[in-house]
Amino acid sequence: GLIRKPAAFISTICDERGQELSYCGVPISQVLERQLGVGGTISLLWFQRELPDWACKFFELVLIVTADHGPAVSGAHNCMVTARAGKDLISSVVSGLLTIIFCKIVCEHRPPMIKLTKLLPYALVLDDASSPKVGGDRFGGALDRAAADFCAAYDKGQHPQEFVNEKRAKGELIMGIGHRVKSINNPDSRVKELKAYVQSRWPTWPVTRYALDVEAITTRKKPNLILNVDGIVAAAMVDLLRHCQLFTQEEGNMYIEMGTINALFVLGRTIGLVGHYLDQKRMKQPLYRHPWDDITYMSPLN
Ligand code: Q5B
Repeated sequence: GLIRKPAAFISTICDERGQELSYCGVPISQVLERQLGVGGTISLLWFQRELPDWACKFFELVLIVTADHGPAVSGAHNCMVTARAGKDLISSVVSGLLTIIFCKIVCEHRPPMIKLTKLLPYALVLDDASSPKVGGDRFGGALDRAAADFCAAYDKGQHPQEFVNEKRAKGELIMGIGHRVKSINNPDSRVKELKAYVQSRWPTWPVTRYALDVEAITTRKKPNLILNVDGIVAAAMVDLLRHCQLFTQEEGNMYIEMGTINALFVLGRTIGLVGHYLDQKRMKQPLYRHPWDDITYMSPLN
């Protein structure tokens, strides 16, 4: 008889073969007619189900508030430098995106540091290979780890103070906590908006509550150790996955492990990176070269 050749790929989210394209079984005309929007499209293509309106609107809110945070941010900066080197849109945007994800790889494969403090007193900042300051994803990209850490600590009933103490004892930074320029004295309006949305729309938000309790402790140490935009999105997403009643706990954990929460930041920030690329091209900005007077040149050999 006939032997059916096994398919090389299985795909469960999108079908373009019929008369009408469908996202996870929902024809595109219905996606439009029912005004599911970008949030509803994410819900179908990422989670294979129609999530409630409050969840879809949250995705859209995250995309709006993470779209950009100015030209000084490292991802935008790299994108602009690349655009000014004459590169195309994809190369420039990707160079910005890689800033989000690259940090971890750099830290994990960190080469041994040369003791530069012996040479110059102001090189102290480089002399901290074992310092807690250097581990982890410092720009964006902290969402998945923040989600996993907050939810593990909450699940084992760890008091927020114990969580902070444990991180400090291990020499680890708390992902989702801290900001270079935002602080309790200069609050991050993005976090404020997201927090208000979660508090008014979520059926319950225990992990977000937990993250806020952690913030109350860390800001007593330093005013900039706030729950940052990564942290609030991460905690809110854990509560969303756990309490929208459409995922088992195992499925929710799987989505966190797969990188879905970071994906929201990556998608949002891509909007801004495209903007920075277009901005530099529109103004025909020349090749960027960093000024010598802003670089400390030093060699360990002389
Ligand atoms: N300390 C964000 O640090 C930053 C601590 C901490 C415990 C912490 C840092 C951090 C975790 C990673 C994270 C997402 C690098 C940030 C983002 C998107 C963005 C970006 C934008 C956008 C800031 C001074 C003292 C030291 C440290 C202690 C610092 N963080 N302790 N847990 N998390 N956070 N990333 O100001 O005793 O003096 O030695 O890595 O969540 O990326 O807008 O720019 O939209 O684009 O450089 O918003 O917090 O402070 O490293 O000099 O530390 O605070 O141990 O203590 P800073 P440092 P000590 S949102």
